[in-house]
Amino acid sequence: MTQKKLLAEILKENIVLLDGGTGSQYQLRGATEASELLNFTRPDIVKDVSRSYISAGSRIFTTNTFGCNRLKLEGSKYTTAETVKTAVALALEARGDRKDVLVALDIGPLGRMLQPVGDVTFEEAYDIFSEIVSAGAGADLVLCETMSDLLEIKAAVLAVKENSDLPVIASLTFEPSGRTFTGCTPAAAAITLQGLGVSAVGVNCSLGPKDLFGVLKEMSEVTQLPLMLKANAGLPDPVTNTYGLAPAEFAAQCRRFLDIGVKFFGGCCGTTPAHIKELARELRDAVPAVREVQAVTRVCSSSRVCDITRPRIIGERLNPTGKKDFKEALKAGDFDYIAARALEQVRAGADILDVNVGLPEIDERATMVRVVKMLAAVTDTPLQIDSTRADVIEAALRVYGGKAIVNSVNGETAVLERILPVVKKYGAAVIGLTLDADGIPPKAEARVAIAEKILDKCLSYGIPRGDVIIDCLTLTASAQQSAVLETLNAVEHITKELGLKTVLGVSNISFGLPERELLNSTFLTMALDRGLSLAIINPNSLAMTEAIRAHALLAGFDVNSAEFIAAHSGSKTFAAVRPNAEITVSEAIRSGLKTDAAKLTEKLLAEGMPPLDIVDNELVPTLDKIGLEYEKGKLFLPQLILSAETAGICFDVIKKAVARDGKTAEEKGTIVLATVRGDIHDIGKNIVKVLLDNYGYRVVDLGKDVPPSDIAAAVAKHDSTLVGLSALMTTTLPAMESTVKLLKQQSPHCRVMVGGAVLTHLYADMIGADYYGRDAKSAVDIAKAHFGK
Ligand code: THG
Repeated sequence: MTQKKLLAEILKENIVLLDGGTGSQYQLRGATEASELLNFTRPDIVKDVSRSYISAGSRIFTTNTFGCNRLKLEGSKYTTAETVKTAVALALEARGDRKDVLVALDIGPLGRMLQPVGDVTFEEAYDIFSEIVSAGAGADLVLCETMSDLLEIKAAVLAVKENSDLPVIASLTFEPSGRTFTGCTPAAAAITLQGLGVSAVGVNCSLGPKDLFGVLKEMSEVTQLPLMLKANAGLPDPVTNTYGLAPAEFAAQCRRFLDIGVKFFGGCCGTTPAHIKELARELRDAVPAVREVQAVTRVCSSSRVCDITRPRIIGERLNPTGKKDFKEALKAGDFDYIAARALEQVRAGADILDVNVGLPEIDERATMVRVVKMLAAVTDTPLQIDSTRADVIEAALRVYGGKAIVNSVNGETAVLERILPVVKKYGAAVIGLTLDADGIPPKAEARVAIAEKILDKCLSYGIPRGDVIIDCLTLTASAQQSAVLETLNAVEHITKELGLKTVLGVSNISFGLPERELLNSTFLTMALDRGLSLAIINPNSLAMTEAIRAHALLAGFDVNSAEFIAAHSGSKTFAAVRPNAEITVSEAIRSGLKTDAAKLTEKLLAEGMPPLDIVDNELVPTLDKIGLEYEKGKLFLPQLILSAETAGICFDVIKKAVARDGKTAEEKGTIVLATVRGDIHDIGKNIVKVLLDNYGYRVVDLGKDVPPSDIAAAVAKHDSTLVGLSALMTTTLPAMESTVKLLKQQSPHCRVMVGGAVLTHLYADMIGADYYGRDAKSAVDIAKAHFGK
């Protein structure tokens, strides 16, 4: 049997076991080097660990390539390709004649963050993953795991799809909050990855099995894909850094996941062949529940899902048509203007934002990519990509960490054949217009016929029915009065008979007539009554959003009228959108509007506000408030960083102004930062640097893998009284301890804060550190307390 057929066979089985942790297994067998190096230095150990998992019952086991990528192997003796090829060869040898076992090429995270949090671009990430995939020939499938950024795993999945024909299992790692480190929700991950054509989704690492139930349950409610659980053996013991969950207890906790239809089971940190053996025993003859996932149309950003189970608002204002200011902003590359128009609409109630940047004078594709990236950073509202060009649509869908809608394709065969493959490849939803080469049919029946043609074409490309949205097209009442009812008849027919979602751009109805808002909102209400699912409107128009809100109450979507009452009791400010000129510095920082924030700071300075007052009364309190919301899990790392960067720009403006006056800007204090020797993981440290920088501290960043003596020397040179040390791996904690010791000897006045994924407060105390930084925000709190400002 070919391996491909075998995989299909294995997928038909009820339960499929993967392997467990490998790092500690290597160490147990005497390994002292980084895992990736063992492929060359101790192939015997690598194979032995694989075999021990195969004997324990793993039907799929991973190659020893988790950390194999160009970024992590920088400075190593071996290239990524060499390492991956060697590891795959070892896995094939370890499998031997156990032909019922599959080899999964293991792809872990890059170890550096993608933009906007970090500096790695999407295409760089894609290239790095592609290199791994190309070298991984011989494996039977790919496991992308431990990712926390949906865009990063998307880059990895696309790299697999475009450089091999291997199936992919995509797995993310979640925080106790139930979201990933970057704020991605389980549902958004499952929806987006399903669209990208993965074979299974799931969760690995993170926590023990029982704490991951909510994560997989949320995934199970939005996808029919097989699910995977590869949990840690509980939480690490803070003192010994070992994982406590014994095999039997681990397996018992995994059993509950059968109820939500989980099929793939394995283990991550702290699990051993004994855990897999126990899983095999516990799950022998088990049958996962058959899930009934409702066929709901859903789109999402990486952190917010919009399910189209009731009428939703698509904001139409990101569009140069008929708008001089928007055109100017596009031409000038004024992305803050565009961000402000986006946020205005979100505040006013937009559920989805249509994005159109088509102007003959500009590079539409490059602009679209920049705008999509910018929007994804400033808002969690899902996007709708509006362009007629397939290359523009593809470029936008590629860099979007979510599931977008493509607006729009018409019923012409050539157009469908150009755009639909792109829609399918990236798993987007699509709006089909009921028009073709002969124009818009006057009668509803003919429009329905075009809708059917579009649906058939979509289905033939593998686009699911639920992702096909039909626009029955609003004609102008002044010119074609009878067409109004034809449009509405078509909406009703397509909703009821074809069971498809429908959309209308509403405002065209009133063209050339007085009292346009009245006509628009009345037409909207009529369409909603016929079953309209999505309305493309100007959400800043109160008449329109109120029509939707009132309809939601009367049609029973707004249960107990709660939303209506909340919106209409007290003030009406919920919809009163102030023009952007009036926003405050604080609001600009919160929304990440960098140019606005800088301009507003300059304005305050020009009005005579003392620079320090701006810092103390505007910048710092705003950052503190945002920090607090971050701690409460109300907003997430990318937003925190964006706001911090925006505040940093305000600090710069102030520093420059002060310098102009002949004074020197106040330095709040100098902090030396380093990732300790032996540790090349510096994500955490880099995030801390961004925040400290932008809170106005001077940061001396020594980088990663820094020897204790270099850190001590830098502290002495810069006369710094605060040092931040970071370490991600358990194996480098001793280096942290010796660094603290040396610092205490050489610079007794210096205080040391430590942080990193495996560190705990207790351990920080044990090694003699002065402060423990739980996360980047707490590093700022420590700096404030330490410097007293
Ligand atoms: N269906 C689908 N997509 C669409 C439409 C549709 N996209 C474009 C349009 N129709 C909906 N979007 C807009 C965007 C901008 C404006 C109106 C609709 C707009 N109007 C100007 C204003 O309000 O100031 C006036 C312009 C004018 O009247 O010339 O800016 O039907 N799928």
